[in-house]
Amino acid sequence: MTNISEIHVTKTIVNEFLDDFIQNILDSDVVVVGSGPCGVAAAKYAAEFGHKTVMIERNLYAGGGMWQGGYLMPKNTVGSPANKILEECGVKLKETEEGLYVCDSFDMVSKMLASACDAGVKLLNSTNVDDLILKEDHVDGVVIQWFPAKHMPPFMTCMDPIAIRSKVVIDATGHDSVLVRRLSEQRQGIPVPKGCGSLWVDEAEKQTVELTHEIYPGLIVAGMSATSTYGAPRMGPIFGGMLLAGKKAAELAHEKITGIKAGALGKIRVPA
Ligand code: 48F
Repeated sequence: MTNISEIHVTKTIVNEFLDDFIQNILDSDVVVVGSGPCGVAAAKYAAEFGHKTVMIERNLYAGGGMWQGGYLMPKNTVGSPANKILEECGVKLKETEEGLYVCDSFDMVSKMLASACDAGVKLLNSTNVDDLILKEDHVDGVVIQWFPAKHMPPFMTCMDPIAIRSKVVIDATGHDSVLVRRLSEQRQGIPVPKGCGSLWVDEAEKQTVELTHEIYPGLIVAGMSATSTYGAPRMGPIFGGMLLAGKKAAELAHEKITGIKAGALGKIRVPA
C-alpha cells in the first residue's frame, strides 16, 4: 500500500482546484447559475456545442428541484419531446397510458449530471452568485462568494467576492430569478420578477420555454426564473418545460457567441 502524506492530499486538492479554476473557469464562454433541471440541461448542451461552460450552485449538492419529485415522492414526470433529452442522458423512463413519462428522481439527477460532466461542464458548488459584472451595455460575467461566507457574523461582512468573466450568463436560479432581480434595480425596462402564477400545467410548460430569452445583452433568463420573472403559471412537479428551456438557453448562447443559429425550439414570447 502507498504511503500517503496528509499534506500531499492537501497539496493535490489545492493545486488541482487552482489549476482548474484558472484554466477552465475564470474566463469562460457560458456561466450557468443554478443546477436545477433547466441549468443542467443548459450547461450540458452549451458544453456539447464546444463552449467553455461553468455551472454554479449555491448548495453543496447539484440538482435543484429535481431531487424532490412531487410532495417528496421521488418520481419525476416529463411530456414529449422532453423525454428525448432524458433518453439521451440514459435516464430510465416509463411511458404512462396518458402519454406522460415518469422516472426515478435519483436516476434523473445522477444521469443528467454525469452527462453534463462528460460534455466538459465545470461545477462550482457551495458557491453563491452574489452579483453580475455589469458594463455600460452588457453583462460581462458574475461575482461569486463561498456560500458559507454569506452566513458569517456581521463583523465579517466585509469579505469581498471574486469575479468570473463570461461571454454569456444564464439565469437558471429558479423561483428567485436572482440575476434578473439584481439587473432590474439598475436598468430600465428590466422587469422586477413577479413570482409565478397559479397552476396550469399545459400553459406553464409552453410559456417556460417561450419566455426563455436574452433579457439583456449577455444575460439569458431561463426555466423557472423566466416563468417567475413574468408571472406565468406554475407547472407543479413536471420537468419537461425546464429541460427544453435549458436546451433553448444553450442554443441562444451558441447563437450569441458564434452567430450560428442552432435553435429548433421555436418562438420567443415576452410580455410587453
Ligand atoms: O429551482 P430549480 O430546480 O430551477 P429550474 O431549473 O427548475 C425548476 C423546477 O425545479 C421546479 C418546478 C417545475 O419543474 O416546479 O421549481 O428552473 O434550480 C435552481 C437552482 O439555482 C440555485 C438553487 O440553489 C437551485 O439549485 N441558486 C439560486 N440562486 C442562486 C443559486 C445563486 N444566487 N447562486 C448560485 N445558485
